[in-house]
Amino acid sequence: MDRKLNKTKKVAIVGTGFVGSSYAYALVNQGTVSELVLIDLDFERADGEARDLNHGVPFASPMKIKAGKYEDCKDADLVVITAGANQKPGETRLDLASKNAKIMTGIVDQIMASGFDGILLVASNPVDVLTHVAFKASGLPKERVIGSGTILDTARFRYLLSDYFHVDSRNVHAYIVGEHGDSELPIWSHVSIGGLPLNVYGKLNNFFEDRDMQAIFENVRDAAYQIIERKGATYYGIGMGLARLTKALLYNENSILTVSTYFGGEYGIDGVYMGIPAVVNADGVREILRLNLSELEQEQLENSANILKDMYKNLNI
Ligand code: 6V0
Repeated sequence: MDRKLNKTKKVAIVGTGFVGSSYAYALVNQGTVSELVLIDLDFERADGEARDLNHGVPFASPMKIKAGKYEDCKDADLVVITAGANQKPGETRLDLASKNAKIMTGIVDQIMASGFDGILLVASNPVDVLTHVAFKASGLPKERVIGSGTILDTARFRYLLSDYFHVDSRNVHAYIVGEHGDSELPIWSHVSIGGLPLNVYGKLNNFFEDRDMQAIFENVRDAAYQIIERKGATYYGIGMGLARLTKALLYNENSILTVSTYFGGEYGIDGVYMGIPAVVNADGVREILRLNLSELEQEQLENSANILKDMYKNLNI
């Protein structure tokens, strides 16, 4: 079957908590899909979300929304996993990763048992490691198992740069790559505004300070902590990021987005899932973009890869 010719656009979401339901809400508003199935360990919760969202359909465009079971993944074009346990007091990041890896394996086994043969997209944290777990558990080709990676971090970076320079964020090209987490890095060497390199644009506008740029990156890296401190969780940004990615996948857009994908030698890195700009279309990840990194960026990317490899290796599953 050629996925590009599918008449319906069916998405199943596993995990209808804050992230899953915000993503569903974005999909409904944007009219991206024709069928949406919500799956959760807590069926009542998924059913409540489906009922609530259905009442918004008359304000959007026709689509079918229901709470469902794993069997419903069989003919889905895309299954998005946003299920996961949250960190408990005293629990390390690795404990949480191991716990979520077990949950992920259980979920992916059930998705695959339905006969699913589409694209799997993971947003649960730690997203890079869990996407790797999902890839192994699914047996799907690497191109079709994708993580949300640094899509949100990249959006935060573009937003903060656009705010600083007073330019529409859609005219800012900038990437955050590596782990979705503490070891992520900005690719300063490829930031451009309206096609002008950052230092050229900044100098022309005479209000550009290196230390401000560093502060912008720190705000990107620490954004989740800052939001969680204030409202307990982050979900609108990632919900919209997942909706953007869904559109690129289902409509065969060949868009360049910073997803978590499998490195097979690109940038001299092998055997790890990590965020990097990649061309995505109806077949999943078509190719990883090969940026000409500075020496420091290359070093930081390798460092991030090593951290993720260690975490994956030390998972207790
Ligand atoms: P939440 O609101 O607690 O929702 C989690 C949902 O998952 C709940 O409805 C649970 O019932 C459900 N669930 C748990 N276990 C299972 C299971 N085995 N099968 C099916 N459903 C299950 O969490 P929230 O929605 O806030 O976060 C979900 C995940 O997204 C977490 O891992 C977050 O860390 C992660 N995020 C990822 C981001 C990214 O950029 N990739 C950004 C924000 C959050």
